[in-house]
Amino acid sequence: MARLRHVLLVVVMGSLVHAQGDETALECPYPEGQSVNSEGECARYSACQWNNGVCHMNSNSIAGYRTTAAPTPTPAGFQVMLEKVDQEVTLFDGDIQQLMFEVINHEEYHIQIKIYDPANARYEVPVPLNLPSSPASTSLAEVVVSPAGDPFSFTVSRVGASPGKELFKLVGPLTFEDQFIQVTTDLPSSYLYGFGENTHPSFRHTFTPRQTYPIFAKDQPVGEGFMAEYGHHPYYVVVDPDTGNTHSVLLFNSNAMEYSTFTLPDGRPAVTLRTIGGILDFHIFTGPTLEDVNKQYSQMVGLPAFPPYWSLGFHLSRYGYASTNEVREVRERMKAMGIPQDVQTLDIDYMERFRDFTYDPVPWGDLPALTQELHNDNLKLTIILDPAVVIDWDNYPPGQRGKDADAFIKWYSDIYIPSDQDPTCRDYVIGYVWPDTKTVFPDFFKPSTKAWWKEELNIFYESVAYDAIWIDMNEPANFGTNLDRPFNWPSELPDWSLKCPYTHWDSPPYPTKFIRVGDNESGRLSDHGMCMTVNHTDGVQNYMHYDVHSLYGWSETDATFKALQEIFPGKRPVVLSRSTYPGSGKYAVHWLGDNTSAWSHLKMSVIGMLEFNLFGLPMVGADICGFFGDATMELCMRWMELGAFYPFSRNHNAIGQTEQDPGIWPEVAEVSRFVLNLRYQYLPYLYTLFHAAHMHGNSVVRPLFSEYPTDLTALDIDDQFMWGTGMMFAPILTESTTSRNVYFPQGLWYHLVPGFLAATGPSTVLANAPMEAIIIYVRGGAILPYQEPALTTVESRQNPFGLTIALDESGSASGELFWDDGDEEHAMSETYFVTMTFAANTLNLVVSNNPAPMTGLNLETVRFYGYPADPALVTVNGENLDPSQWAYDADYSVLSVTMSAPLDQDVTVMLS
Ligand SMILES: *[C@@H]1O[C@H](CO)[C@@H](O)[C@H](O)[C@H]1NC(C)=O
Ligand SMILES: *[C@@H]1O[C@H](CO)[C@@H](O)[C@H](O)[C@H]1NC(C)=O
Ligand SMILES: CC(=O)N[C@H]1CO[C@H](CO)[C@@H](O)[C@@H]1O
Repeated sequence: MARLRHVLLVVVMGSLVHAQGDETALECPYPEGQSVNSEGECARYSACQWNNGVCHMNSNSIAGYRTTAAPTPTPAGFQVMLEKVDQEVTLFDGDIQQLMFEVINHEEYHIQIKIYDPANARYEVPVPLNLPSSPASTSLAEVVVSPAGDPFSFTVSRVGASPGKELFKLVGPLTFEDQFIQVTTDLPSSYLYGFGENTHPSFRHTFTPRQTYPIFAKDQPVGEGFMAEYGHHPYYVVVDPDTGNTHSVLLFNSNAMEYSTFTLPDGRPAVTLRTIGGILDFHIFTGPTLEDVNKQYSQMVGLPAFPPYWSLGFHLSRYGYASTNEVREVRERMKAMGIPQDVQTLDIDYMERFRDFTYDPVPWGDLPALTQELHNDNLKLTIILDPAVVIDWDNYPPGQRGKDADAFIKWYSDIYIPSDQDPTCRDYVIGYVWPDTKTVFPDFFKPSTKAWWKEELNIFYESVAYDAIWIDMNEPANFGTNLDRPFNWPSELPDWSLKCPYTHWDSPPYPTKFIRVGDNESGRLSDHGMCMTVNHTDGVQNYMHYDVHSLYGWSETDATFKALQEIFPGKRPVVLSRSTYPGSGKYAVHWLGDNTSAWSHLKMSVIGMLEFNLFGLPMVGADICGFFGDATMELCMRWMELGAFYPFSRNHNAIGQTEQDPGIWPEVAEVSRFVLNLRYQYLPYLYTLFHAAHMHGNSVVRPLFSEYPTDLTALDIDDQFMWGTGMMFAPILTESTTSRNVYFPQGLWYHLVPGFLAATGPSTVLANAPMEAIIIYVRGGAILPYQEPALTTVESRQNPFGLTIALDESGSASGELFWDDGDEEHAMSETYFVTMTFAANTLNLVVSNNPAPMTGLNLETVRFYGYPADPALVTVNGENLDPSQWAYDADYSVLSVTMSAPLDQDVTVMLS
């Protein structure tokens, strides 16, 4: 298409002046960390300069690129050729001398900026994105590049809007070397969120002192500091508090990377992004609201999977169940205490010698019977699988079949095969994980591997009728890589471990901060994992582990989800994955990994949950009561109170820790019964939020500022959160605490229970939080659908519905309810949708789509919060109610009405 688009021609030839001194703020990256900062060290890098006692990047006109010509229009944007200013100036060598800078205008709200080597194709992330087939004709952002001959610089700005309109602006030189790429942008505000998966102490990032975090998938043990964890999400969100305008940026790259937040000399906040491979591929979304950004991003990486209704129930799990009988005991305890539960989860205990697709014949010999008992109780069973496959081929048919399918990861070249390679293992990489023999690792990119994995899932399903699969250890984790021996290596055997070669991939010139934080036993990129010098293939193209390491979990999730779609035809699969990448939300449920029973980890779980809702993985939660460590009764009580409102609500414990299932302490049992009943009651509301997430990419759990982006107090709050726009939670996150300050943004806020007005925002109120309760509020203006709770969702889904209607200042409220059969694929299911509005004393429910899924279910209670007076008359669908059918509590201003109105048709309730 030759037609040029207006906005993209705004390639203004103005000069892009940088504030004086910006460059002196750009850190020169030392592989060994800033502790070695010295004039002598600095002199090793011609791209760096020693000045005033610090080593910083040389100026753009020395260390960067220049534009070689004016931009050339393309059908979807424009291109500009760049060349290195000085071919010799370098950081780690391998400078790409000529680069293509390309702008692609996909949607009005979505601009892609690619910087790549036009002469030699480099690795690009193979995860599919949903990009429109034809570009947008208008754009809300414009890209301006420095004039021909000038040092290369560019800015991306919002069209029209001002101030704070610059979304991305290159500061200082761009570095683009074979194994080191660095770019710095200043930010329109310091309200920066996102990036992961990391251990973040706050949701909002800080800039002083400088903070650097690595991103690279890792089986990270609990520790201190700025650690990389299981997933890889180079994605951030910025809110401009002056206008409320929000934008987000994805750096679509999967190599080991790090990001650094700091301030420029004049105080502007900035971010440096560094990656050690691939290309620079930015996707910028203009919002302008946080929910817009969430939707825009999710639509590109893939809309979140729609969780079946049962998976929104409570999950109980632990590592360390000794037998089926122990699971039965715990289950009996849950029943005796009347605690709702929908899912029982089994960790690796059930396996025979920790081998996938087996169960231990002795303590777990009647696992099929246990499964049946759970199903009889309307519970579901989730089982864990690890990627590592034992090499005991003759005694392990699933492994032999995998070998027949040539399903495993291989060394890059025969020269890297260790001399002691087991001859039956071909050129496979061999490691050691939980099982008691060495293992190989499936290459989930490969079609024959996917087919084999599906077949094994199928065969195992014939003996154990599981309902969901939990894929753990998929960073992938390997024990003792590069060390003398794995921690669990049999003591009678001579030392052995997977040792990675010293290639330029396994020992890159800039290994990132990854090797300098957390449990970095071997100080190498392959720490706790796989070597970089190994190959994956999708059957057409080879990929090096160096490039696709962080996609391992994504590829396993894709393979597992699609396999389950075939095993459960027409149903929505549930796959719980530890490692994730942008796009994993299409398939995955995520838990925040191996935390510990500490108050600090209770607090951090709110941050992780908010972040994964930005990443397009709204079905998320942390291990309730903590994985490692022994939970105290008080911690577990508070954690059950919060965890009952994680989208993914699971109590999970490690082996050797004291029991922490909610039935074990009578006090915790009582609290758990109460909070889980509340959760189950409001599941129709949560389910409706998940439907919107699946259809449009909305988040489910939101920060307070989602609706109040110019509220500076709300922008800093990460110890409260929302479900959608209607419910706000203020958990207790510290020990021996029975009250807390709660921040209420603008509007009216009611106590969910029992319904009186709690506060008029904006205001901060000291709220009472007795041990046995989490404080939950409803926002004035919200209508929350609910259903009477029950011990499982199978039962609760049959119960009568109700509405909690919280009135705003004008006496109005609105909401919606989605309903379907609960577990069929969305496209196949008949779906029901009702919009609900209350205004001028009239409640209208208008049914759209298909009423069938609601047939037989009635609306039986409606509670109005903030209703000013006892009405004289209440009519439902034109019929007067008997006065005994409503009650007005004048102290609380709560009106409760009972009725029996079929929900498969429109309903009108009038108060007068
Ligand atoms: C690994 O990938 C490289 C690069 O594509 C290729 O040259 C090599 O033959 C591959 N090795 C194996 C064992 O497939
Ligand atoms: C590993 O990380 C710790 C901080 O957790 C650091 O003190 C140590 O120097 C690091 N080790 C290496 C090899 O970089
Ligand atoms: C390694 C580590 O600290 N992991 C996690 C444990 O706790 C929280 C949530 O409870 C996670 O978000 C942490 O990152």
